[in-house]
Amino acid sequence: MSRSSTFLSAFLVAVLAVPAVAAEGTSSPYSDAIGDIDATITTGNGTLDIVGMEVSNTATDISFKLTVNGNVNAGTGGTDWGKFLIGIATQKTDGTLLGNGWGRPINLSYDNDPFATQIVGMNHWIGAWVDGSSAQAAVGGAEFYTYDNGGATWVRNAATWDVGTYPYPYTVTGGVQSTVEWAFPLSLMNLVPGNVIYFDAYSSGGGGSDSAIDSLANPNIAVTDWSGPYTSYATAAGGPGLNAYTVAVPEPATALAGVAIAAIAAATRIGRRSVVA
Ligand SMILES: [Ca+2]
Ligand SMILES: [Ca+2]
Repeated sequence: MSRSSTFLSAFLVAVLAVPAVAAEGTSSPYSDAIGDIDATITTGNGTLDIVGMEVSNTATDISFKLTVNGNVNAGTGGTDWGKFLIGIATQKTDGTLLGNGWGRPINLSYDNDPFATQIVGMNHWIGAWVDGSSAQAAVGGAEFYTYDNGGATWVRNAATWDVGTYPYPYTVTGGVQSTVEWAFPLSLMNLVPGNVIYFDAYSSGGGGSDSAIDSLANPNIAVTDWSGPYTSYATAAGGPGLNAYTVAVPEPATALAGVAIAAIAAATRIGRRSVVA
């Protein structure tokens, strides 16, 4: 074998050793494989197939924007029975390693210290649908839950069908690929810039016992039947995947204003010179 062909072989081995898609991520945007739903489970015309998610924050709010590979707008021939879910471990309070706000067979395991007596699991849950409408959503609806570790129960903090509790934006946009967007105050989860949250997003079906048919953090098939179960867990700990997001420090508004004022002043000086000339 020549030197060049040896090099080529080594190159190909190196390339082929890299997974085609590494869904687990630590910064936005987070991408998922397309087509990673078991062949025995319907994809809901692609609507259950997660494409990716963008997470961002301002000084006061955190936003999640999920993209799925199908049209969720039944009015334009789409499929709207899918459910879209987010499990979060903020590390602020002890969550649970088993279950979620909707009682689905979906778990999120984040243990921040394997030698600690306390185990930190999922402590927030967002459940959403894209059919019908709600008092606070033109399309679909959403609910936000917090785990009460003292009572070992999930508490629903807010729901789009309850005007009194849900003033937060929830937007469903159908298309060849559709987006589902949520935004919540950082204070709802006691988050401040610099905090790290662990999370995963899921698609699921209309049945109350339906599992995570697709997981954002896992580029492989999540479950082989509707009932699962499924557990999000970091690949470093031997799991199928778990994402992390660090709450960003927003650009100071005063600094941006200063830059704008300086730019205007510079432009004004240039203008004066041109007039004098
Ligand atoms: Ca997918
Ligand atoms: Ca996936």
